[in-house]
Amino acid sequence: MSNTPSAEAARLRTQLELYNYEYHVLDAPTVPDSEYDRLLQRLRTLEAEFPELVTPDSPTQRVGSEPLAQFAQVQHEIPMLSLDNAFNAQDMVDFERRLRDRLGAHAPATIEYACEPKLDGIAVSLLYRDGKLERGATRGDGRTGEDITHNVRTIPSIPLRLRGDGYPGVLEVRGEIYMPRAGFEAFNARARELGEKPFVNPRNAAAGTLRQLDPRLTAQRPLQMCCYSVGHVEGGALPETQSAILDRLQQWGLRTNPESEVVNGIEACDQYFQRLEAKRDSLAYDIDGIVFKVNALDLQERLGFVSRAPRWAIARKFPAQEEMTRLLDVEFQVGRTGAITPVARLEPVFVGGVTVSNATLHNADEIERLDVMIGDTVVIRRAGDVIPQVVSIVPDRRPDDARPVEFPTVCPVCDSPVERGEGEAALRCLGGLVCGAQRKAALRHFVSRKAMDIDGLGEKLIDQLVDTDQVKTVADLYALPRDVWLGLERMGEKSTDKLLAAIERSKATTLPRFIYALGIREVGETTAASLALHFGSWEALSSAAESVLLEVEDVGPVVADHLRQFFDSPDANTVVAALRTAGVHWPDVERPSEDATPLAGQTWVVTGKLEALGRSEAGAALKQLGAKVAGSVSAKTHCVVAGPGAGSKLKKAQELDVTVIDEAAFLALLQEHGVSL
Ligand code: 5U1
Repeated sequence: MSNTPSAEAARLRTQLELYNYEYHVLDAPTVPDSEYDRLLQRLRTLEAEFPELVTPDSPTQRVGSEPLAQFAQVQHEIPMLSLDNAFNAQDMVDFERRLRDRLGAHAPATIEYACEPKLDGIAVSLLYRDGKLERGATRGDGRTGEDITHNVRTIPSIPLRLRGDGYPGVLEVRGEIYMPRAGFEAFNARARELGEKPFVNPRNAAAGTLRQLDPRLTAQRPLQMCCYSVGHVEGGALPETQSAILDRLQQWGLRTNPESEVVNGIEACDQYFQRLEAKRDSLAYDIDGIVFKVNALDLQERLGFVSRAPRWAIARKFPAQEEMTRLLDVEFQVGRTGAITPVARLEPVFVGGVTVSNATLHNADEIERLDVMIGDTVVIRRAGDVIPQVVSIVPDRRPDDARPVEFPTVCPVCDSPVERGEGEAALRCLGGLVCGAQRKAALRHFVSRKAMDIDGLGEKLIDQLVDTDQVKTVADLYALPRDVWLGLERMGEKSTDKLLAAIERSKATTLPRFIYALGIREVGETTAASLALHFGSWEALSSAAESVLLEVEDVGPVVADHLRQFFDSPDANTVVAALRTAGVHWPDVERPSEDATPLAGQTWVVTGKLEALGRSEAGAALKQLGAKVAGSVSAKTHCVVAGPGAGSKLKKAQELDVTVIDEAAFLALLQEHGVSL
């Protein structure tokens, strides 16, 4: 091996390109980031010492070019097309019928389709000449775009030179540049911290970033590229199907979508659509539909184009996740801990597949940030099962009679005084158990599945019990005579007996469930499980000093303070005592000995939807066995527990050959190790 500086620089570049490809294109890094950084630093040092060794495609040259004065225009050799849309299964059937009509005798018995998610990003074209990235351009109007080479060079998943060989002399690749959700959230959090204006959504963030004239700013933003087709090609041939082209692009170092699949027939397209729709929220990026392309290029050629879209492709859109509507009023809801939350009452609007007439506005800070007034036209977002959000307002649609949102000066439910604690965003009702809203919310929480799990005690019954003052605290539930239950609306003999049996059953509980059920501020399922595991008994927990509480995983000063306040409260102690007198009991939790932590030193990941356990319960059980629970999969992950709907984490685990088990196997493992749930 030659040891000249030139040979070393070449070796470093090859190594860095490989690591970059593994990390950004395959999602399967083989070395830690520190090793990449070390090699990059060595290359920088060499290039500083021997400037003649710097090449335009060196990994050191991604960042640092000077800002542009303006964007140059680029003519696309082959126009960048758009896609026809489909909005339901019938549109897809019609699409296939049109294909068959046009193909006539050339139509195969079953048409193969290449399917992949439609990313909600910015369409771009990359031009490689002799394998080197020469130009990046936006789609623009399809014929003329803007030269954004300086910016695309900073995106790590875009290779500055292609890998391997066999690529055409001129290869134009097309795809979408987007900002993954996590990067978007992190970027916005930082922008808010710095008092800068956050972006409305990841698409705007990607568009705004690509329109930066200064590539040093672009380099700081987490953009990615996913390629989906080729444009202009010279001096070389490509495979004869869309799917094989994608495989080839990936081999040449370009990122393609790992969800891409080939399916047979339009019914299978529908199944793929349903599958991805169910998975949509667990993907790392926003998608707004699925693109279906006739896989065979010879058929594509026969089908040709209509105006600006190919006949051989279609985008089936998901129901829109953002829509506009009018803010009719703002009302205030009081939660379990007294927090008063403003709720937007909206002119009903169909968004994310359902009709929405309410959306949360969080708190006064959020209202100020949005600069929202009653009467405004607002943008509502509903993604998956997440509570609808007001994303922004449309300033130029503000009516003359718009009025500001006024916060209540007393509790809207019980008229008790309210306060906004120091450093807190939420206004809080100080009524405690006097406040009907807090009582109802506390009861709903207490009976919920992950708490005392009292099946059949729903919101309507709770409302009646509180409104008639028959139940003041959660302990009263265990003392109500049968005829009170029987006297409630919609309660017959049978339903009363069933409910009383459920209440009786709930008395035999576990310490984590009991702690969680009490609804102590900031104490969720995971913290409750950690507390139970750490202290083992209610007595040890409730007598622990704040400094001892702080030793528990997940417990910081705020939570420790809430816990101590709860344990020191005479009212809270009365309720706990009444519950125990009523017969609520649990076994102490044994603190695991070394033998009882068989997963010590291992890192586990839980992904997808688990049926029997909540994800945090699963996490708590793993911790009890000594495992560390991580949020992402890497080569160091020992095992992944995957439920239905598991997406990129499962795929990554499979790529990295990490053991994957389903929920049944996980439950068996817990049982084997004597973990009680
Ligand atoms: N995933 C994907 N998005 N997308 C957008 N494929 C795809 N294909 C497109 C467009 C505009 O156009 C084809 C006609 C190449």
